Amino acid sequence: MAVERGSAVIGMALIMLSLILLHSENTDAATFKVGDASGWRFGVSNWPNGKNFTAGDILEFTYTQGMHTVAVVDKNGHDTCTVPSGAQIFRTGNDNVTLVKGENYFICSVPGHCAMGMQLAINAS
Ligand SMILES: [Cu+2]
Repeated sequence: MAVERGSAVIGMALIMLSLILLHSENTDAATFKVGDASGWRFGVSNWPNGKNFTAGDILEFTYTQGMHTVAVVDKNGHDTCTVPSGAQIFRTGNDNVTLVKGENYFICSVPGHCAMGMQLAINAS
């Protein structure tokens, strides 16, 4: 009887351990500070080069509030530096955006800033 109870406890412990492992696998997302120490700034567009991104990873955009924005755009918006109507625009100065699978495009919506390199195209696997 004591042995059975013991194995039941071990069984429960194993189930809980697997749940914890599964959970940690799901939340294994990396956080990237866009532009590294310099943050979201002019000329940041080549910052993604050489990095590997996965869906669920978080991009942290840091900048002085009021100076810049982070607009979530499509490929055309990125390539032509235009913000599609209805686009989501973050403005807090410390915006966390979760990458979706495939292409992710961001620009600063302040006129002229995208053309000065405040644009990102990131492919998340
Ligand atoms: Cu800007």
